[in-house]
Amino acid sequence: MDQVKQRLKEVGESKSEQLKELVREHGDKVLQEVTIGQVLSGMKGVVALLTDTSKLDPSEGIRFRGYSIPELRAKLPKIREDGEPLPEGLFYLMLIGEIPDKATVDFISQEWARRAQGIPDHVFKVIDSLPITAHPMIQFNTAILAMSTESHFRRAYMAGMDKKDYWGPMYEGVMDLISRLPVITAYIYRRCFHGQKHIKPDPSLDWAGNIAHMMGHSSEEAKRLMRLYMVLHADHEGGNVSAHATHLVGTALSNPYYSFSAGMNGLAGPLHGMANQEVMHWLEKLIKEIGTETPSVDQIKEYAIATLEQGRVIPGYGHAVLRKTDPRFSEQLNFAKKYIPDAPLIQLVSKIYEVVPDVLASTGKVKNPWPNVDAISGSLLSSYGIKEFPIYTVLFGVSRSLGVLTSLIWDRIYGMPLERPSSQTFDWFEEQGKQK
Ligand code: AMX
Repeated sequence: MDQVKQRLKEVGESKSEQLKELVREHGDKVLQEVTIGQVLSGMKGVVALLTDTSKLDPSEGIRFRGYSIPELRAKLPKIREDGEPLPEGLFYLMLIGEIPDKATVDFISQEWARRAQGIPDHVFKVIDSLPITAHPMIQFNTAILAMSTESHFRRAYMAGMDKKDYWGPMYEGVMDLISRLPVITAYIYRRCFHGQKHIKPDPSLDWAGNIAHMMGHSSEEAKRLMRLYMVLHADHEGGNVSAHATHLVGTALSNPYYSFSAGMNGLAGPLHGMANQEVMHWLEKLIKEIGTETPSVDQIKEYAIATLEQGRVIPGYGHAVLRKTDPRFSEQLNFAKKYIPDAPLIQLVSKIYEVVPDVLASTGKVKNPWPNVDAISGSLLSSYGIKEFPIYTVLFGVSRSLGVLTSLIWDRIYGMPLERPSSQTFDWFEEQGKQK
């Protein structure tokens, strides 16, 4: 058993006992009242999930195991003191609940580099059988499913496994899957946009640095950006579509590949992870219609109002939980201001930030008029030379694997049962509405 798994075993055993005791002692306790409005508007605010990896505060933003993003940037191990934290460290924090030392992070980097070599050939053949015009998210998710032939969990389950041991093969599958996503991503990227000229992983590099390297953006600057990107998109508590879908499918004891694939299908929607690509199309159209990369504040305002009048959303703005500017947006903007202050797209994003919140607030219905993570991430990637928008949601997915898959292991440690809420008919809801 590797050192990370060993520590997880120690931490997990006592936690799963605590959970059983909590349910035994306090299972009858009422948590909250739920209104018809909540159920019929996406269950917002309904507490229905247990997720330890991160928690989202409406005004403060995300905290991973209690740590804010600025705290993580200070505390998690880095390659260089003035660089970005390594996502391997965030994975360990979300998994174990402790900040790792540099040696542990190096161990995970090496372990993932080793496991990344095990992708079976048929996965690349399956990708190759799709047209290169197929959206990268289609190729990504197809590859994830194709990799499930290697599922440790499925094999162990078929062989007959005790419930209390589920977490072990789940851990092995998650480690394999996370290690392989960068290779798959770069393969799809080079296939679609760089004439199949594939680049081999460099086992001496860290996980995120390797993504940039295999994509063909091997400058130190691009690697630094990739580390930031992979940390910022890693988790957003349990109720967002990709996390919730991964968790739900996992409760049927589906293997990690099936479960993660479900989450990635959700991430591919334009109101969730695909918003980063949508933002770029919105910006491109703005530049084309107004006829300049440096539009005035009034021109942006007019364009934003026209988007709303067409019955469309302004991508990159709004959030189901957040009620302030997303700190993941602010972190990226600060990064851009530090390293590439003159990049035209970043200047445009900053100007849009001055205008769009007021436009959205004036509708009187948008609960959060502030930018989310997607309002800037594509412009940042593009400014570093990664200009192919369709790969952006795939990169989001690679990062998101860190959070949703550590949660999936914890679901099995906790022994989470099949999830099966009740549904009711329209007539039933109408009847409830009439009752005093
Ligand atoms: N532009 C236009 N209208 C918006 C809007 C936006 N950016 N954000 C919210 N609204 C509208 C909603 O469509 C809804 O309209 P309706 O009453 O006519 O149906 C109304 O405002 C109330 O919505 P809400 O309660 O404020 O938001 P929500 O919780 O229902 O949805 C979200 C949240 C993110 C889907 C929404 O803000 C949105 O569509 N934003 C644009 C897409 C986007 O950036 N998504 C990425 C989110 C982050 C992520 O997951 N990566």
